[in-house]
Amino acid sequence: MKGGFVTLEGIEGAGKTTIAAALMSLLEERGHSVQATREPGGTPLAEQLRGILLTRGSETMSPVAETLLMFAARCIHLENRIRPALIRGEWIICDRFTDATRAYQGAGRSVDAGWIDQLAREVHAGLEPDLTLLLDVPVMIGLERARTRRLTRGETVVDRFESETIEFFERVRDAYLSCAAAEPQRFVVIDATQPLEAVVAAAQAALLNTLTQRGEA
Ligand code: Z5A
Repeated sequence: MKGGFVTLEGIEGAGKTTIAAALMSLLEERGHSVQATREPGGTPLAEQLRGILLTRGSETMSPVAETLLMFAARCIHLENRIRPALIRGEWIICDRFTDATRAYQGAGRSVDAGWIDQLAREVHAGLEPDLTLLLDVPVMIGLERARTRRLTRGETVVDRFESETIEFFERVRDAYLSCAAAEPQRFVVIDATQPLEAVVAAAQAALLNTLTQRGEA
């Protein structure tokens, strides 16, 4: 595929949404077509699954059901949006992808890691991100940022993930760092406790490095 695929990962409040906009600007300035998207979601049908996944309802959702729905949304997103865009030569900046399933469902909810990798092979064989930026923050900082943002926006409803324990998010953060250590050629870990301008600069430098390696800077 001709296009480029960049994913952003990290716990809640790490700054992924903010950094996605900065990466989009850098690519557009260099004449690339680029789309920002997110998971779960990114297409009308996958956004419906996002609603199911995030809404706290009266029925229980087992970790296995949650994992299958994450991959169902991903499959729809890939078929309808990501793969067609990459084939056209566009860039995709995606807020979360399969590493989030490894971290949240795998480490957070103790879903079997081998089964997650098997689903990943089924759903996106031959397609891995060209670059994954892990915005790393201590859990308390990420959660406090997310809480402040919710208060600023006047949001009162907490979703199924936001209501998780500190220990859950500690497992998620540790799993992300392990994923990054296992694939240093794909991941760049950024200290997201830095002032926003420094995080933006580090993220743009990592993307420029990928563009340079591809001869597209
Ligand atoms: N999930 C899953 O379990 N499995 C999967 O496979 C996938 C997802 C794909 C999606 O929620 C949930 O789905 C997610 C995991 C699960 N749940 N959690 N937790 P979401 O998309 O609604 O939420 P999120 O992905 O966690 O995003 P977020 O809360 O919006 O965080 P963010 O995008 O990383 O942060 P932000 O909005 O850019 O920044 C948060 C605030 O901090 C904002 O006010 C910023 O101005 C501020 N900020 C950002 N950076 C800085 C710095 N450097 N300094 C100071 N302030 C900053």
